[in-house]
Amino acid sequence: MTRLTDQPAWQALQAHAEAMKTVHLRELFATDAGRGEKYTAQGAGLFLDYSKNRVTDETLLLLLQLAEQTGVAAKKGAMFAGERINVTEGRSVLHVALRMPKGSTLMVEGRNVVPDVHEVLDRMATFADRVRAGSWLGHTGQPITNIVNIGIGGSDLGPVMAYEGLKFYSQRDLTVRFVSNVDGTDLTEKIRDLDPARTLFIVSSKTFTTQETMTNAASARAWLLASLHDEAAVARHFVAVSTNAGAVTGFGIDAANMFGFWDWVGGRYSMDSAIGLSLMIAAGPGHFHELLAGFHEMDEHFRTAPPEKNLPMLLGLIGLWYNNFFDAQTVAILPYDQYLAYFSAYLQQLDMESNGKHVTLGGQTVDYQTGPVIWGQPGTNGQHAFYQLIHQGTKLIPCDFIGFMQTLNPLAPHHDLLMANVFAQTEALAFGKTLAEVQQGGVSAEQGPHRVFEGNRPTNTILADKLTPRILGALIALYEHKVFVQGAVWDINSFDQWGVELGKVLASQIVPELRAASEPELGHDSSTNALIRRYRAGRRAE
Ligand code: G6Q
Repeated sequence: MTRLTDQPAWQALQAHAEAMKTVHLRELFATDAGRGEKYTAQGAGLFLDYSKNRVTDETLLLLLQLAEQTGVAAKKGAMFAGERINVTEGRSVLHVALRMPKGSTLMVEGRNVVPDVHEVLDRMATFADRVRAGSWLGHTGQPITNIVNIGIGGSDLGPVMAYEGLKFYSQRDLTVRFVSNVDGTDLTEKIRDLDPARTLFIVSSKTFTTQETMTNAASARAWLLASLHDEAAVARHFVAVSTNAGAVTGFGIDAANMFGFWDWVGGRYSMDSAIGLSLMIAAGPGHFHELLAGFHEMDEHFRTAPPEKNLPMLLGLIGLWYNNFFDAQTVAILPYDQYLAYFSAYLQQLDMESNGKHVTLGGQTVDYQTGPVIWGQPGTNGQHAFYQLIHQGTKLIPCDFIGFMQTLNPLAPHHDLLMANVFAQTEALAFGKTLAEVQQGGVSAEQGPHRVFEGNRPTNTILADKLTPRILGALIALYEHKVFVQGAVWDINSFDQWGVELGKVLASQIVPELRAASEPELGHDSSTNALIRRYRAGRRAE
């Protein structure tokens, strides 16, 4: 197989990038009056303006050729067909099956998985409706009013992001919290004001072995029993989301209160499976189904839209352009909507865990950059913090701005002010301010250079009418597939996470050394040995 860097389109892009490095967005806009209308695309209720990128028709053509030469379409087909594209774990990658409508078919090794998906969704809905209606009673006969999801990584970030994202639609008399960190402070602070008799814990863990989640679940159980004094209470106050039925029942959770999913759902791609149970309870089954419909609409767009109009393809390839040909190390995700406060953190895992890889599918070390660092915060807060570096620093940071035409909380004049900032920022980043323009404003020669904005900072602007469950689903799927496109070009496995597994193993080796009654024999390096001894000497007995 041809190495990526030997592909004709890659080589052509390298030469083209040299030429493009001296081209300013000012020129691109000046020479094409229609640019702002031309470089746009839409799908699944999302509108993308990618005109403020350092790209021309030639750039796009070459990027699309690169996608063709690296077989992105065939790889996409293999994913949608349920092939075992997660080669290091021997698994299919079928989060797209989680949002297929009832009645559709997706055969995986002779079995249609869609009815299985809907069987679980239906059970979740029945359960969620009971909790929401107050008819799921706790052990003492009181209705549940507090939901605490215990999970970490993929079993936490998706639900917490989407719960915040759809808070507007949630049942406000329910208190919903998310515990993830093994730091006892997390659980302690999240439950300190809750009444155990009215609290339901959802233990979300694909494996049901993750140290953090199991420790938090055990402590939550002890907290419940300290108040209700009856083991039988566990079955009324704990439900599980997992693929590991044995471990769930071992914990004392009734098998009837376990919501399953499948090994073909990766952790970071699982929020639309039963892992989303906390969200479904909060926002209601109807809104959850709308969210799934939005995901599916974007899946269909990704599957069928021509590459040059395909949103995930465009976002993926343009991102790759800066990552691989302009040495951009990071990407900022900047949603201008307070409800999307956790969106960047969610995408951080999705992207960095998926594409933070250094070997190809065939096991060769790559000789090109793979996944970027993803970060960001909702606007406008970031503008008063880190945007300075994006505007005038020495690093190229491509940004995605996300905004909505209508606000869910009309409070004049807030929304116009918010959106004015989106447009102003992307304009300033693209066009900057020259020394001549600065001096026209009467700034002294000495002060001038400090006020110059080079511009030529690339941005995408993504707009939708309103933050609905459907739009949120489309937005998440957009980024899932963007990550897919990049991983496909880079020829890496976007669906394993050996780095995460390493952490799980290492910590469990040190735990007994910290907890041993007598001084243990330590076989680490001298730094780790000394740190462990210092900790043992200095810790407060629990
Ligand atoms: C995601 C990762 C990882 C995982 C957590 C939790 O893709 O695999 O973030 O979700 O480690 O794992 P469990 O759900 O098995 O507890």
